Amino acid sequence: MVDNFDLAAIRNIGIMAHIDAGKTTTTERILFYTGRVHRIGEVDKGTATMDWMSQEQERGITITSAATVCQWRDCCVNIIDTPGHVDFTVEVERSLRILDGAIGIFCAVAGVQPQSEAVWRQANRYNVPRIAYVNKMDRIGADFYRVVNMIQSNLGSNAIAIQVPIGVEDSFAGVIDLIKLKAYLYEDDNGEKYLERDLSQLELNEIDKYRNLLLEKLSEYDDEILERYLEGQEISESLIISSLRKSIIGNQLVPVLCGSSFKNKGVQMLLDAVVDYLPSPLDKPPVRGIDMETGEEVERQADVDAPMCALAFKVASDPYVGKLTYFRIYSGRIKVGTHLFNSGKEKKERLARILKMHANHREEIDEACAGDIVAGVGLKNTVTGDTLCSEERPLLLENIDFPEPVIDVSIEAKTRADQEKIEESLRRLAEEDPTFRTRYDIESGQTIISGMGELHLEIIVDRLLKEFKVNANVGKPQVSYKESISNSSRSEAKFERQSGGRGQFAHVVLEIKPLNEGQGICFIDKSSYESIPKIFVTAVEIGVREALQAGILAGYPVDDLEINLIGGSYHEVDSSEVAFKIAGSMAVKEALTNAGAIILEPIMDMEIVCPEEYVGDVISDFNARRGRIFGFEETRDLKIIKGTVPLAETFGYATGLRSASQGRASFSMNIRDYAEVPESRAKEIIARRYGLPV
Ligand SMILES: Nc1nc2c(ncn2[C@@H]2O[C@H](COP(=O)(O)OP(=O)(O)OP(=O)(O)O)[C@@H](O)[C@H]2O)c(=O)[nH]1
Ligand SMILES: [Mg+2]
Repeated sequence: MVDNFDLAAIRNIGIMAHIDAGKTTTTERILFYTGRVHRIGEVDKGTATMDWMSQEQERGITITSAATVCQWRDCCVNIIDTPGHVDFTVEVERSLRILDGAIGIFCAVAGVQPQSEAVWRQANRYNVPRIAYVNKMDRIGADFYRVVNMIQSNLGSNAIAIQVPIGVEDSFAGVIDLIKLKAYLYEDDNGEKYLERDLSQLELNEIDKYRNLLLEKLSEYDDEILERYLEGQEISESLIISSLRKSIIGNQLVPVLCGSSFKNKGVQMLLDAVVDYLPSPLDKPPVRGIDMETGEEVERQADVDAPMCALAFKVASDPYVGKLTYFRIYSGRIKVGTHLFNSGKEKKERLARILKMHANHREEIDEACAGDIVAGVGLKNTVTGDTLCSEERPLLLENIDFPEPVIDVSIEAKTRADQEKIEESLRRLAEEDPTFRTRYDIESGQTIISGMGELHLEIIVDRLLKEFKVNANVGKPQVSYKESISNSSRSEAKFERQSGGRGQFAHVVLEIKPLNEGQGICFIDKSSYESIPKIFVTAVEIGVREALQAGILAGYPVDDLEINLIGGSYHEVDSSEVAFKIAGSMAVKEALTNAGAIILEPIMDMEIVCPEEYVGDVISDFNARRGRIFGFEETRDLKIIKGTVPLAETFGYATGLRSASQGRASFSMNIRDYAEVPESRAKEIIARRYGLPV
């Protein structure tokens, strides 16, 4: 194994793409060629090492990101294979947050698909240097050059081919390396043997254009190459590689490679590119955090001798070792049996074991250091997004942002014992998944679970029934609506009780006003100390926020409004925090009734890919679902319809679209924003909520 302390020899990379682009298939080949496994795992046969969950194997898709580590040339490569389905986008988000580089995979036929755009934007946000890999070159309709153009135009990336394919579709046989000027031809089915040969004159002529494009692009960032290129001098392989490495790590260029992972072609060159062009921890800017002692922003270099700091990015429960906390170490080192400090929670955590993960297999190690991605056992209080550091030099790294869930499913226990089991199981599932929430609805006596989409909740319910063996009735998916207000209003509430001894008194005056979508709840205290002492102001805020958890129309959480506490009064003896909490809650409920309460629904951006002959039917169905179309695009014989549609109208759409197009149309969607539901719908939602006839 590579010396763990040689940071320059570490690559921490993620694999990201639209669903089905071939991320797991590619990762499986990487495991095989690096000698990590001795037989190639196949997604389609349910034998992929990385897709180890039974729900993944049954469906042939990735649900949870899996980490593994392998060795290529002199480098230790930590890889995270992420899911492409939009319901699991949090898995991509948290991986990109802690990775140093990524491979973006594209289907050679479909090119840049909606979810590849989404993950590309996520990677832009985290400034993650990338390699693009055009997979499925063996498929009918594969077109490498078209995909390179799409990466440039649709993703706005400075993409440049560093390979070109030899043959295409059935005759795809290997690649020409535009830097080495060599051809690589695959000779056996497993792709273990390939022939390296010089290019013929004909091939040299054919690729001249692409080699020049590459050199011209590099000349924009490298004066030495510019000079040599203009003067027609030879440009060495090592100069091109080092220059490319600089531009890629600086996020100026994205190199594009190609292959067919399924047919075992091109993956070794992709691994070479990972080593040659993606950053080591030393190439990354130092991580930033808040020094807990001074409150100032500080930097930590990737240095094994610096004070330790790490970010927990994933929590998973393992049947054999219990709770596993995955974290990325940015500086310093850790040893088994020592304590780590959770700076956000100000708690010491004992690190009972350190594991290197290979999908669901684990290798026990004694220590780990800056640049490593490991899982710890024994950390009781740490959740996703927490910072772990040395207690002497506490630091708080930026947390990870997660989207709000948009879909609810009700769960009703069959017996009282089941109810307890459900609560415990859901608590564990929620601990693993920051986009999954649960609440108990007093009115219906049901537990409501909320998630990112139908598939997300289907998987959770499946795990609940199979893994946690819970007996429960499961409802149909419903939209997680939100409530808000359309006008400003003012209200006054007095809470007074006189019962023999000490009484209760609190008096609160509030104003509320609508905020823009996404701005959340903002509580501002504009009262004077003479009217309400600060300790009671906090109680008012707690009461207000609690009341806003269930809106006055249909009991959905209220969002996007500003609450101004403008006055009130208190009594020296009779006032208490409880009284002010109640008065705050009463006042805000009163204000909501006067402020034109509304129900908001999630609106999705949708992209439907559809053969020409079904376009008419698909559009009329889309319109009937309150969809709005705002654009069409065309690729070969396929039309792409782009528009928006309320989430409530998309349930069962996958099945509907499949049967309407004989399985040939597909769609993908992403949450766009929230909008007010039409009045007639609002009435239905309210009626359903109170069990009235719709
Ligand atoms: N023809 C062809 N099929 C491929 C290739 N790579 C992957 N596939 C197939 O594409 C399908 C999806 O492959 P996966 O590797 O599961 O894709 P993924 O990107 O991991 O998908 P998710 O994790 O669900 O987002 C499987 O049926 C693969 O066999 C390829 O190079 N050529
Ligand atoms: Mg996968």
